[in-house]
Amino acid sequence: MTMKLSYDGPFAVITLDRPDALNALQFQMLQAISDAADEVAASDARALIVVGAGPKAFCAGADIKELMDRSLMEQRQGAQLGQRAFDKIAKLHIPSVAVIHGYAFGGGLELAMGCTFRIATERARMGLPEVKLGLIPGYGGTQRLPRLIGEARALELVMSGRTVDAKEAERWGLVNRIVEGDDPLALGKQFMSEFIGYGLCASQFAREAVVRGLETTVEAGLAIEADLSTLAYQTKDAVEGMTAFVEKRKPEFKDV
Ligand code: DAK
Repeated sequence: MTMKLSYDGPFAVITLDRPDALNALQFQMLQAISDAADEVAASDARALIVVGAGPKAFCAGADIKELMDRSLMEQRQGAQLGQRAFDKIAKLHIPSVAVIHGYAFGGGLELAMGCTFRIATERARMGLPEVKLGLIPGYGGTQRLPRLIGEARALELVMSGRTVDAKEAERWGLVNRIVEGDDPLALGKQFMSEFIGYGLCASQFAREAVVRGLETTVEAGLAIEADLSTLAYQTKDAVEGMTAFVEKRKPEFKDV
């Protein structure tokens, strides 16, 4: 298997496991990621961590050799498969992080952008080099990158195919944080531990308000916020959270 799904305490872990080819994504890996996202959605995991095997790469993109000699319809279906797989990760009810410890190019960066967060080590190098192959991104990059870093910078990266290092990626908001260490899973666990102590209701509503709000006007976004924050007040977790504060104790959230 070139992709592994495992569980480690509260964490689900997707490992791209093709280090000899820098974890380049074959179509069967995209299908496996899509299936893994379904399995994670039905699991008790509180967060998803996505890592690449081997010391060199998170993922060097779509498998270029496999992309060749395919019909127009096959290419379209391939793009839709990748988009669907990464979109499932983006829409999971739990937060996710991609730990970029080396190269993240093309489809690899698109997978990382499907995650809620990205963290990178100093050695990370990222880009959407499709233009150098006579292609354009096909797994969500043209849509997610401008939403993350703005139109001008996204166009710069997509149209030049240029590689950015970890510092520039952090400055541009492409990665949340630069982290130190050489064990991607440990780095991912450490980062995600900030997010898993809360109830899923509040955590999901908060994310939904931000993500849905970005797709619409401020006025409509404020209406979404009013509705979701009102909904959050109705949960037992909200009663527990506020009661625990008043009673000066740690809350026990139950996702209800
Ligand atoms: N595909 C296949 N094999 C790859 C690969 C890739 N993307 N990247 C690396 N490899 C393989 C190399 O061929 C090599 O294998 P062997 O020759 O040893 O058998 C092995 O991994 C190690 O790579 P290198 O020897 O090149 O390692 P270096 O350290 O020298 O260089 C590198 C690392 C990451 C700079 C270099 O490997 C590189 O430039 N890789 C390609 C990066 C890239 O261009 N990625 C693809 C971006 S395009 C679609 C539309 C668009 C797309 C997909 C679908 N549809 C409409 C369906 C676009 C997708 C993309 O991701």
